Amino acid sequence: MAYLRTAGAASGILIVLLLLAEALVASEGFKATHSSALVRHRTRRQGHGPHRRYHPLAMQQTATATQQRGGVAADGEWTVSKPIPAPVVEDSRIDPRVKGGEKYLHLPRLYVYDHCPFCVRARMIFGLKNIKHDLVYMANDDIETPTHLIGKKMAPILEVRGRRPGEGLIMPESLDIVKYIDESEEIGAGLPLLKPFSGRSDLKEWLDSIAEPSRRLSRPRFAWSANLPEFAFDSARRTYIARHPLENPSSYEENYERSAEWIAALSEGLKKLDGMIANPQEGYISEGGISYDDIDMFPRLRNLSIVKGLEFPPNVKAYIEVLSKKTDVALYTKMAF
Ligand SMILES: N[C@@H](CCC(=O)N[C@@H](CS)C(=O)NCC(=O)O)C(=O)O
Repeated sequence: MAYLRTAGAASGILIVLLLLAEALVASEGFKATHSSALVRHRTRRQGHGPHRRYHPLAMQQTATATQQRGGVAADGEWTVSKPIPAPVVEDSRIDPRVKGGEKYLHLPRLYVYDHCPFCVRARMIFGLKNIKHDLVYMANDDIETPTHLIGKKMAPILEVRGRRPGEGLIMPESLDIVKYIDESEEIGAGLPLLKPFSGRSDLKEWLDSIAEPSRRLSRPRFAWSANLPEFAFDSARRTYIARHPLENPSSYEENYERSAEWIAALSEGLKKLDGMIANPQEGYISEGGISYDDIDMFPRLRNLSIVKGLEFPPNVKAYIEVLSKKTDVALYTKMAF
């Protein structure tokens, strides 16, 4: 009898614990849906539908693939199991569900790697125009997610989900994304902001001149950083190292150990750049205001901020700090090593 009573009490406690756990999971799910920086962890899916090709302004997907990703079904109804409540807009950023975008149920979503300069280009325009969005960090060895979206492993990818087929859009290519977001009336963030590329050859030549020391310094640091979400898994770090070989010396360890040499070369280059910035205090590099030149330059310099001991001369420092604030893309300075 005593044994039976104990068993009864134990199962009662178990049921209460299970109910509590379920409630916790439900509330966590709610929070994740509303987070503006959604870090998506890798999941292993059991097979998936045929790969979709990039098709601007059209959601080309099978119902199966859609259901797996919680998107729009062929009949235009959302396949998520629970209704999604209205968002809480905590800052002044524009929420396309509220302003001029009733047909969009979700925030625009940007799939990125944190260290990827092309992804930073795309992030910059969202920051500059104060457009609220979901940021999805893919693991560096996640082939399925980008392949599902655009047919290959590549970042960044923009996804704007519509209520019905034909209303959404999936777009690769950083400069296309920047242009679309800068000019889009549907996302609704005012007039275009960016001036065109200036065509300055000195900027291009400068970027070419620092490419090698930049690679040697930044790659080992990205791959070994504990803080970059795309490298949270060992397999992701190994994938990156395998796909980004260095030569003479080839090992990431040796390149890291010889940092002082590459820092010396890079510092010379940065001194030259210091005299090439039109307005460091306002954060633009070519006369006339912020332009595609800045969309190209800032991500490269931001990546160098992960190198401890690399001093940025005053104009370059002011330029990256101002642009970091304006674009809401943090520098790596505080986690440099
Ligand atoms: N032209 C593309 C280039 C994008 C690109 O090369 N992205 C890199 C990451 S920085 C990538 O996804 N590479 C494939 C890979 O990492 O496997 C763009 O501007 O968006």
